[in-house]
Amino acid sequence: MNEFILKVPKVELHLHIEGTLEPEMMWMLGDRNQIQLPYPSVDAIRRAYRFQDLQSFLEVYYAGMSVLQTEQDFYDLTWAYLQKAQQQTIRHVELFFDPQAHTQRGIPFPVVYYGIHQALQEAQKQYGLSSQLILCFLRDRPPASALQTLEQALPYRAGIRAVGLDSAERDYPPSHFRFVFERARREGFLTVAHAGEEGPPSYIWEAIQLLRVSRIDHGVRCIEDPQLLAYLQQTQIPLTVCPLSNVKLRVFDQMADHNLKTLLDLGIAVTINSDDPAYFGGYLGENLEAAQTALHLSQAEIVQLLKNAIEAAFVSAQRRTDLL
Ligand code: ES4
Ligand code: ZN
Repeated sequence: MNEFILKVPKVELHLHIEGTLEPEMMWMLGDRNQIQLPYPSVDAIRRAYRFQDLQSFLEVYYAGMSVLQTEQDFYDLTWAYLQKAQQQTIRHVELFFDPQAHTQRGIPFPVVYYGIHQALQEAQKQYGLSSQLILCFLRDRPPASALQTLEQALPYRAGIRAVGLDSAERDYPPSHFRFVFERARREGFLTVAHAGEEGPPSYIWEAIQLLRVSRIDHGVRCIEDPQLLAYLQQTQIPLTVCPLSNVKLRVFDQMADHNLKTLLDLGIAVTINSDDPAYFGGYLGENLEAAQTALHLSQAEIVQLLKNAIEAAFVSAQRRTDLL
């Protein structure tokens, strides 16, 4: 990897911790927990990572996480990611986790939460790597299930900064979750939402106006709505864009077609992130490098993207200054 991209201090704002499950760890945990995987080998797992769209990815993603059973498993998963982050000079990370994907398999909420939380504490201690946790609701599950999940999270609110919305986007508009997000905001959580990845610009408007989000996750389809572009430029609501994800899930045919440089040139607060790095072919450094190469980004543009992420992070004014 290009030395500048590898060494420059970085912030990651869009990372699903379950999406950091590398085939080797899936295999190891499957063995440890006696979970039958639908793959005969580690290589076969890797070969299954070719996707047509978001839905075809989500099927593999939810099947893979069945190996995550104990608090130790969640700790090991998170710790492996944090070591990777440390190797890539990531100084602050905001991680999504999908509690419903685990509680619906019978794994208790605190098992998931503590495993992740303890690893985050250890990285703060050992590496000075700061973090925030974002609880994501699955939008293809009923809002009542999201509300129940929010209530399960309340005892742990000190360790959870925000709530988000992820999973299958088409036909699951943010408006369905208005009341859940209102409750979350009353309880003191910030809000974010995946919107405008596969879904239309109207979902980005709903996330802003009904869910009162601080950031939009993906948001790349904003390009289709000139009024929305103007609004994002004026308000500087950040977009957490994930270039390798967008190419793997065919939001764009190839990296050269990605619109992130166009959005950056329009003065929109674009950030670069990795989404599900074990599935999409790279962590934050690889995402920055792939975007830089295909879109001919200058060093100044890379620096702008990194500064945008620091500005968009859920950190104190003091920590923001330290990250700059
Ligand atoms: C996701 Cl790429 C993506 N989009 C929506 N939901 C997700 N959950 C994990 N990865
Ligand atoms: Zn995502």
